[in-house]
Amino acid sequence: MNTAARPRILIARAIFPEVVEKLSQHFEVEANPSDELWPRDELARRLQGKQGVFTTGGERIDAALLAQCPELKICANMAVGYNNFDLAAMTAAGVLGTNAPDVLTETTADMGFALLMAAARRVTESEHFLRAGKWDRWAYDMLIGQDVYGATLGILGMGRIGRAIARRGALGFNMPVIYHNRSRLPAEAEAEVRARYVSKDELLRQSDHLVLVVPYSAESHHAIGAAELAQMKPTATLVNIGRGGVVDDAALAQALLDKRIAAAGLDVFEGEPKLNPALLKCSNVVLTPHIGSATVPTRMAMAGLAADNLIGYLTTGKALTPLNPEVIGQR
Ligand code: 8YV
Repeated sequence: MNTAARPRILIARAIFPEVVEKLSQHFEVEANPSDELWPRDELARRLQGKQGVFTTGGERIDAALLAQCPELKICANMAVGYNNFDLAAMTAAGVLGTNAPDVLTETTADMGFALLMAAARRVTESEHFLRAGKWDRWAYDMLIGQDVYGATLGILGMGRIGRAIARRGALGFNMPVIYHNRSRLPAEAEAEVRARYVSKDELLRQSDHLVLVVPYSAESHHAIGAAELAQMKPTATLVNIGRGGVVDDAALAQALLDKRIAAAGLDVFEGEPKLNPALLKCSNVVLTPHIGSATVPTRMAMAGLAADNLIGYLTTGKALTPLNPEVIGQR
């Protein structure tokens, strides 16, 4: 094969060597095996002469960057969320964006449930207590928590992951499920996951456990703040596996310290990987570093899908999961 004619791509972060190898069969690849975090100008410099970029959710793709990279045709995100893309700017520049939906749905729902159970049953708090040598007797109220089985499960954001959580709650834990979403699901979809549509206020007031699975946008910014937390039951747990910024983390830390709600489980944070130091002071919060999709098969599938989007688009003009399909065929 004439290698000079092959498209050139950049892989912005370290990924599975097998995936780099697969991409190398189709493209001239510049990879990042040492996983450097390139500043924006460095990313733009490395994108010169590249037709595609493999992104992982942390690289901001906006008008200013695109203006510097006229040859770029596709940004393939190894993430279902794509708030790192300014999709309107990409569409205006004729650049395709793709994400990685479906392949992480069940894995991320599992993580939501893990956090829910760990928060409600005070699992990490119990372990810290034990490791600190504080367990010297039984006590009727030692690390006493809240029930999960049969409790009311609330879900804010009823997309694919929300529905997978609803199924776990309804079928596995006999939980009445209530949800709120921008748009109500069709009746059959509600019946399938045994979920009842309620207003946001009702969701806040009635949920024993509230799981947030909303993407971040101007509209969802601080969807849960002090006023919303004040409406929740004092025994409630709050789980965020959606995106940082959907919750006002400062308000949540205060509510946890004041025991306004019983507990929280958080996998995503405002300004991550930094997090609000007040959260670290709360014993009643389970904290994980954005690992919702972090299983070997799922991360492999996400990387494989991003790679297939690059290969499909740059070799045949077709992508599997396009976000702005209107640009296809424009260039
Ligand atoms: C990613 C995620 O691991 O897919 C998403 O939207 O939040 C996670 O699965 C993260 O975005 C980094 O790619």
